[in-house]
Amino acid sequence: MTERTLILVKPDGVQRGLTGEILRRVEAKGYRIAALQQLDASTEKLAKHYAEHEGKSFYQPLVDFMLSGPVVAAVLEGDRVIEGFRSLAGSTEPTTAAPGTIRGDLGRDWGEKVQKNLVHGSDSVESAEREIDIWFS
Ligand code: DAT
Ligand code: MG
Repeated sequence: MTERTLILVKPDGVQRGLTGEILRRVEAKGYRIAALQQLDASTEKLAKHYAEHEGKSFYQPLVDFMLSGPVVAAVLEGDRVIEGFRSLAGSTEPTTAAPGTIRGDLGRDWGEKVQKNLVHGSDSVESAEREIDIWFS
């Protein structure tokens, strides 16, 4: 079966009007958008989604940021799409993310406690299945 991943356009991306540009890159790469919705996150969803980061210094700023406006959630399909989307997204810190990537081309540091880096992408098959359940239940 073709691999699936969960991606989010975070509130900074939606607010800056970059949803279309981000999804354009996904489609241009050749991945299929299997599901798509804009919604407001909730503390319940975010507690599950970011459970691995609980207790870290950026956890509460991250949750507050994710609650600051709507997100766009999508399920992408394609062979090796988990790895492929994370390659399109670039590394976590937008300041040093490679040019050519979403975070490298469109993101920057805004001097806040959380890095606002435009997108989330699942990092493993197990995370993808768990996160698809959270955002498309
Ligand atoms: P990624 O989104 O690249 O998988 P992650 O899962 O380690 O990164 O972290 C989740 C988000 O938390 C990340 O997209 C931005 C924020 N973040 C991570 N590390 C951070 C740090 N050291 N300082 C501020 N924000 C951070
Ligand atoms: Mg992560």
